[in-house]
This record gives sequence, C-alpha cells and structure tokens, in this order.
Amino acid sequence: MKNEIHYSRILERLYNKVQQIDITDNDKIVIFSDFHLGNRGRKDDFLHNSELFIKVLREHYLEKGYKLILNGDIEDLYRFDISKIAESWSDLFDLFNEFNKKGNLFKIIGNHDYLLCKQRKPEVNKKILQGLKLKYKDNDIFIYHGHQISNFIETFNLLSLYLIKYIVTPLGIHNNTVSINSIKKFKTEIRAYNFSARKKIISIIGHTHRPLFESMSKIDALNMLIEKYLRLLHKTVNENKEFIIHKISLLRTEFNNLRKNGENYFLKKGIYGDELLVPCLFNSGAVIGKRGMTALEIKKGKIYLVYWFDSNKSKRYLNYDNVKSKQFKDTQYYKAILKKESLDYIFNRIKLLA
Ligand SMILES: [Mn+2]
Repeated sequence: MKNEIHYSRILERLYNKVQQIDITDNDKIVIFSDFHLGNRGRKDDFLHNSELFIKVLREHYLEKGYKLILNGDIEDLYRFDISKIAESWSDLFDLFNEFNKKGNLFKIIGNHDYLLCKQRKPEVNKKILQGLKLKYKDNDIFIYHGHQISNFIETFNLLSLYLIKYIVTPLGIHNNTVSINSIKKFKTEIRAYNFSARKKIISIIGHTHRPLFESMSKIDALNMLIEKYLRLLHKTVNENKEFIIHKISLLRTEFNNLRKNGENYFLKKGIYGDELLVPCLFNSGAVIGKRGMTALEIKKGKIYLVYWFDSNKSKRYLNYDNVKSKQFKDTQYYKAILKKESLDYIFNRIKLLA
C-alpha cells in the first residue's frame, strides 16, 4: 500500500509538470511507442517493421499533417550508442525532423532511451519531454511512457545497463526487460489506471507493449464479444443459431490461445468483478512486432486503435470480424481499425463511472 502511494505521487508530480497543448477537432494526432532502434543489424528490434513504418510515416502521417507523438523507448540505449543509432537510422531521424520543423513532433522519454536526458542528440532529442498533456475541450489526455510506475529494478539501474550491454547481448540472450511477465505488466497498468480514474482523465502509456483501449486488452474485448454472442444465441430461434455457435467456438479458440501465451491479466476483473471498469486507460502497443505495428490516432473528436501490417507476412486481419482493413496505396501494406470511439462519449463514461 505504501508503495502504491509512492507511485501515485510520482504520477501526480509528472502530471503537474508536463507541457500542455490544446487540441481541437481539426487536429490529427498519431501516437507510437517502443521502437528500440539499434544498429540496423540482426539484433535491432525495429528492423522487421522499418520499411513499413518509414513508408507509412512519410506518405501517410507526414503528408496528411499529423502531429507525431513518440511515447518513449525510441532508441535502445541499453544496447547501442546514440551516435551509432543516429547514423544507422539517419533516414528515420530526417523524417522525424520534418515533423519537428512544422512544430509537429513531441518526443517523450522512456527507460530504454532515458540517457537522452543527458546527451541530447541528435537534433530531435534537443527538447525531449517527460510526458505531455493534450487539452481537449475541458478534458485532459495525459501521455507518458509508463516506466515511472514500473518497479523493474533494471529500469534505472546502471549496473544492469552495463550487464545488458556487455554480457547479455553478446551471448545472444534475448533482451526482454519490458515484457518480463504479466504480473509486472499488470502492476504498471493498474497504477496508471487508478491514477487516471481518480483524476477522471484519459491516460495513454506504452512500455508494456500491450495495446489497451478503454482499459481493455484484446482478451477483455474477446470476453465481452463472447458474452454478446451468447446473449444473441439465446434470443435466436432459426438457422442463424448454427452460425452463432460457430462464431463462439472461433472466439473461444482465440481466447484460449491468448491465455496460453500468458495474456491472462487481471484488468478484466473490472468487468466481471465487483467494480465497474472505467474506460480511462489506453496503450499504443509497440512498433516492434513480428507482423505489424499498433498505434493510437486522435482526429475529429475520435480516438482509434489501429494496426498496420504487411499482407505478405500476415493475412489475419484481412478477413477479420468487425475489423475494417484498408490497403495503403498500391502496396502490400494495410491498415486495420481495431477500435474506434468518440472522446466525448469516453469522457462522459469516465465521469459517470469513476
Ligand atoms: Mn519501456
């Protein structure tokens, strides 16, 4: 309990000191996090999605005048030097600079790039932020990476930075300091959630690599969808019954697969437990990923969870229920809208439920 007070104080201080910008329905905003940029070699986490990311950032988000919010862990300074990273990804840094020149870049610090506090280079890191507040009408959207409220001993421990850099990496042991286990992820999420619900604001984090929308992960959303189909089945009398039963069985398989992979979190207790779930916590997921990358977008008074993917690597979301996928120009890349909701509606629910 003492610990929890400590973390909520950390968030209170952060919340009070970060820069605030006013946004309107005319602003377009995209939030990405967790790139882990390296040396463009085999051990560079960003490499898989780099072509997709750079193309989409230049030809979609930059062209359409989006504000770009990079919510931490952009450079992986645990394993690589900033000079090496900047040199290896100069094309990407040039692109960040294009946003910067228009005043449309907001780069927030994480734990993997924490040393940027001291060495502010290249150009885009000159004014690195601890977090950011977007003021929408009378409401706050609080954006920060999330390591501030995670108690991994390695987060700021220089000895472990040294270990990761010189011992773990050369041995080829995978560096998974963030995605350690679901309990730790859950603790970070629940702290962010509690603060956000108490403040009656929307909070957007990264760090855990797990996308969240309205405080729900994919497994929570599946859970609700199964409930919905069960209710529908109960009311259905005709031949549609078979169809619904089939749907439920597909969703069950997906649900069980997620559980098997350790995606069994506790936030869903909010839905089925004795407390109402407040839709106040969001997470942009990560840019590193095997087949694609997730992001949050805010535009015209709505918030979206989107998934960009390469159809040569995965066709999953091409024919996925309730998900619209759109081809990007004439490329093999697609954008799927996983979730979408109006900000006014979300803030109303936060205020009534929290
Ligand atoms: Mn992190």
